[in-house]
Amino acid sequence: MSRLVVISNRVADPAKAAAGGLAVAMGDALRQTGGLWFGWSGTVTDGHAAAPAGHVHRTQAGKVTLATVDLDRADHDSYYAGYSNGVLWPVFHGRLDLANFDTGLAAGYRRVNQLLARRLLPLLAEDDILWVHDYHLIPLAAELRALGCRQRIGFFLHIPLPPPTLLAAIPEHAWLMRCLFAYDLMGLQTRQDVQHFERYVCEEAGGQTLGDGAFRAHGQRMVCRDFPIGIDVDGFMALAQGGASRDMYERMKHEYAQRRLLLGIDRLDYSKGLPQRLRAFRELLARHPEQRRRATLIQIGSPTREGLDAYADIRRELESLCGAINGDYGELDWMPVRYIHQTLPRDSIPGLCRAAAVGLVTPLRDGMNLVAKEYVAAQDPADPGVLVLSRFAGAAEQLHEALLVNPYDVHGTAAVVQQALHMPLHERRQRHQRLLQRVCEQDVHWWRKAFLSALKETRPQERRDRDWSKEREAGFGIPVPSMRQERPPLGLELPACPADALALDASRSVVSDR
Ligand code: GDG
Repeated sequence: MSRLVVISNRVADPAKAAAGGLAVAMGDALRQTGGLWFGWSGTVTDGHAAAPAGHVHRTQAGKVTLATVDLDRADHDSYYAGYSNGVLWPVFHGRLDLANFDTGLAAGYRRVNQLLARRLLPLLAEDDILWVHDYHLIPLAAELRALGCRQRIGFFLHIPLPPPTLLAAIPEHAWLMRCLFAYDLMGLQTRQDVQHFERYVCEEAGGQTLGDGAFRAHGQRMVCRDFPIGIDVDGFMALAQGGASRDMYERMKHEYAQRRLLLGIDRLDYSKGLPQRLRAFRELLARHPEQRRRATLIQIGSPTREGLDAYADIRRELESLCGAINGDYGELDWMPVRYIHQTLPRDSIPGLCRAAAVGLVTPLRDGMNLVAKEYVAAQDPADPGVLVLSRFAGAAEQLHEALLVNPYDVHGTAAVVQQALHMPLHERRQRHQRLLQRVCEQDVHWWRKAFLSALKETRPQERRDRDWSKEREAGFGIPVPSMRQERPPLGLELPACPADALALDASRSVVSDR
């Protein structure tokens, strides 16, 4: 059986119980075959570290080898905060206004991907299967191929893939999308994401669809399909039976015995639609006075990417909104909003979800949103709460029986929350039963198996037979000219970059459908 090699920005010890869905899914797969999990160590070296940047640390966790690489400050800043979270994350979530298109950042992003490729290559065996995760690592396969890597490589994008008009706002879009063709299989969260990819390939990249999810462009064939990620339902339900979860449930039920609890659990990210959610809640209290002293919103906003301005801004905006709502509607013995800027222990989350009459999952844009699925899995089937879900979350493609809302429409969302609070028991049960069925059928284990069996079915023979040195000479993966000025990654030279390859990329960086 082939060994699985998982590559992601961060690496988690699969044996640790606190790990989230991705860690569970990957840990599961890696434990079966034995495997390698490779990525950034989480350490930024400052020149005085014990190991130099680029050093590979290896630890063994049962049958799984964890191999991680430290990054130096400049590389980390441009790769992680700069390009991944300052350009790709906002653009892929439709927030062009928040993207920083400083040209130097793309070079750092590429440099780190090259470094990771160089460090990974010597660790690979001939029949390994590689699974690369998320937007931090789009060019990794291209860099690996340029070094001679012939193994099957799959890529899963956890965030949405935007339509071509938005993608084309990224100055390096042609390079990024071309890099994707070095993968054998790309998995996206939704059918809509796949449609966006198809349009990009046909309208921007001069490529074509070959049927059955296959695409051809830049002389390469690859497969792109939707694989909606799920949660570890069994693990989550086991957590729900645990002491911490039960305690949380009892405490909340007692504390809010006379009230109706609404719940939001999100990373404090601008994509999650938190200010709009707060405004919808204020609208509910304004329009429906019977909800005052009754409906209480608990909003968990767990800290994330705090060094970035956009994240400091969203925090300030949220704090000010919560203060205003509590000031306007609160009473001595009732606060309408309880906002907590902390990360809750994972084992208390199912109990909190179960105690809430309404789960508010209203992102402005989201790849999938696992909280929606966790909320469903946590409910008491005999007396379930109601899921209010944004139509712009990937989960909306599967969870039809949730009450779908447009989170930008504050009045409309408030009306739907009111509907949720008044939904009769038989309707709540009916909706929940169908939702739970879907969450269980397409759980994280289903997702992992579906992706890996599709990857094994790809036909990489032509890729294996291909002379990649020619690709390299032709500038495979060579980005826009401005990136040539950057220093090479840690003792490595950038491959030569012929002028015609650059001309090709420049000619493609045109928005054709607007
Ligand atoms: C990306 C994509 C896609 C949240 N607060 C706390 C906490 N959480 C947990 C939730 C859930 C996870 O974090 C969040 O998952 P989401 O899917 O909602 O969102 P992202 O973090 O943005 O994830 C997303 C996902 O990747 C998977 O592909 O669905 O679209 O953006 O599990 O429960 N966990 C703890 N304390 C908290 O305060 N312990």
